[in-house]
Amino acid sequence: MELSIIVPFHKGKNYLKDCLESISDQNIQDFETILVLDHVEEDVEDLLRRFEDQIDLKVVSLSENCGVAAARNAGLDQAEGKYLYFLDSDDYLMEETLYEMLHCANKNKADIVCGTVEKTWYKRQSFLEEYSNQEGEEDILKEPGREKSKVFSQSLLEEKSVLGLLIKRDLIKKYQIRFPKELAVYSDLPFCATIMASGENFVYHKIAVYVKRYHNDPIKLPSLDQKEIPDRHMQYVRSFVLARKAAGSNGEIEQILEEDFFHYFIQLYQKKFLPKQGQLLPGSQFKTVCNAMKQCDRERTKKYHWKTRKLLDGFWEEKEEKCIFYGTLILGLSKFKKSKTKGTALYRMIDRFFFQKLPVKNNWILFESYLGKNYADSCKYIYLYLDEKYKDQYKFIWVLRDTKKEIDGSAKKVKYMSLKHFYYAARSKYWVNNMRQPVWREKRQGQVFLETWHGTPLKRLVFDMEDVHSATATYKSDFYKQSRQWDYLLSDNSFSTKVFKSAFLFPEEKILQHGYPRNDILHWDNQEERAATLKKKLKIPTDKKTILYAPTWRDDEYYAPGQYKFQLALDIGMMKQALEKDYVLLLRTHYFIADQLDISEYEGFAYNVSHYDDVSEIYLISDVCITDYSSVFFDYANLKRPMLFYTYDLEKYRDILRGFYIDMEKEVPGPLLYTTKEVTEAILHLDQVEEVFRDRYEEFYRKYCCWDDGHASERIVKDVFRV
Ligand code: C2G
Repeated sequence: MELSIIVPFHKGKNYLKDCLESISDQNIQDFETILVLDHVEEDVEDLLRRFEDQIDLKVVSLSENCGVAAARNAGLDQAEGKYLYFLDSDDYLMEETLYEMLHCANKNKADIVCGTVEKTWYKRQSFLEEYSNQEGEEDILKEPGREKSKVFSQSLLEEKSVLGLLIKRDLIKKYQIRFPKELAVYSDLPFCATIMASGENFVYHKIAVYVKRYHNDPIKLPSLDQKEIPDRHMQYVRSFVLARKAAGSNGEIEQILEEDFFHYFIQLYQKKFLPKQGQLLPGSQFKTVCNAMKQCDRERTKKYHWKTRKLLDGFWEEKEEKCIFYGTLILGLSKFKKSKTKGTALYRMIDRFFFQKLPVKNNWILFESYLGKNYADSCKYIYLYLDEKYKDQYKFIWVLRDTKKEIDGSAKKVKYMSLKHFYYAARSKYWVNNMRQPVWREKRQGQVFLETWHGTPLKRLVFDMEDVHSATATYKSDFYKQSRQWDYLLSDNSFSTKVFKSAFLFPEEKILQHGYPRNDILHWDNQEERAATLKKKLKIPTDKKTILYAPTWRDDEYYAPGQYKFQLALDIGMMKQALEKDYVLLLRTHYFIADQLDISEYEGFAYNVSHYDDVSEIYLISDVCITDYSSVFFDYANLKRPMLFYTYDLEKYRDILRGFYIDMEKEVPGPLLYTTKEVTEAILHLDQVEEVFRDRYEEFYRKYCCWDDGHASERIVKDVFRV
């Protein structure tokens, strides 16, 4: 047997599936896979059965949760291969990884071959697609090299991990090497230090890729790095002491380990601001770190900047306050340096040390919608209600990117992310927001957050998503942190309530089930008057009917977080030709879209209404609405006007990018259309469309719109502001 792969598994069946598939797709066969089930509570039998005939699988079951070190040891006890390879059950391999590793090992008579570790947030299928499109082939095809120091630094410093290494089993047998099972984390370090010190022949082989998958859900499925481990730092110290001992007289390994040790604690003390008299490590723990530090060669600290050296001196002198002082100084200076270019960092400091100390004003309410981009959505209608009824009792503040923007009522306008914004955010008792607040913003005691959210969900959200394809990979953990600060969350229907409970892990008792304030306007009886005023304002002809096209954004098409691309997939020329006699077309891009529409050639037929803040008002002037996967359709249905769904990329959007909560093909109140021709035809025969979808529309309305009656703002204001 050429090779044994050892795969410890505790939790995460979907991850394991990808891992086993990648093993079964290897282009060599002479190897065994030892899967160690470390007290597994999920039912994985069906999954394992699927692979029974495809791979040589040995399953070892541990009845107690022993941890990764013990599980790997159990695998080592069973291994029969000439070489060993560790693969974690949440990671996977490329098709040629094992062939490359083995071929290289045999050719070079290597004790250890070290491959590349690629990191990704994505499951295998998405990763492979992305990887195959990558450039830089020449570099990747680099010949294997006897680069001992590269192997040392990758396994002991960069990765601190055994992953990506092919190890000769004789080495393990000869020295009886095992993972220290008393360590829940960092058990790889002593293991790696031991094999590095014992081996002689090291080869670095870049083309053999191990794919390490980050966990995007640190709440429901945290990786070891993300888990809360109370004595994590002490475990690192123990791991370091063991590794250093294992290094013996090998100076190169010793140096790497000691520098890593310095780095670990330098980082720890400059990660966040601590109170002046505070403590980061309880007394005995700090002493343990000092003792380990004193075993290191102090000469090595000379290469650091003086402030960092002073921080490290704190350990030699056993003075934690010194570590804290210099850690804070380094952090503060680096933030200040950044603030010269970013501004907000400086404001954050002023906020932290000054504004946050001023008392909270009980009658101040801060409104923000779409990150300050629009004066719109439910925040606007809650504000209008409050301004009409309780103007004398409250001070209203609107956060806007453009403070020249005209808004109704008595509110004070402040610029988004200006010093004033920080000031009012720190002092206002109430925040009314339709999106998430910045992840770094802490809610003060006594403040109340009303999260209105911005739509009934069709697309899967947060914890109901498997992979996250949008620009921010830390979406799930950020979301969790942010949503824990919300005191109220609005829901437009019982379906949304159910989704918010699972997708946001949000408690039902904090969900206000009153309908959406933004839809109040769709039930007021002055609609015609409002529509006429708006048409006049936007210079839209009144003698023709209007078609609104309001698509959503695509998660994978972006320039940067919050700045998405948009390519118009409707052939406006074709629509113009067929429809201009009776219709005009209103185009509205999503608020995330950074691209500007150029529709100058279709003047008189197509109008860009993307810059008008409030889409609810635009619904009033639209006789028919074309959308796609946008929550627009849940709101527009309040008007009971015809709707068409231009779902030209349905499969990709539904199956790869997001996944849906409802079956569009069965539930939405209009036809799914795939070409401009189909869209045009449907508009020419709207009567027929309405006829076909009449019952479905009724059912849809009952399910999603029945709480909206024109009085949602009133009910919410009563609950939140208790007036
Ligand atoms: N919107 C708009 N114009 C568009 C698309 C959307 O004004 N072309 C507004 C609508 O009010 C819509 C809201 O932005 O309800 C949210 O947009 P979605 O397309 O639904 O997408 P997203 O911002 O991802 O929110 O639970 C809801 C989801 O989170 C969706």
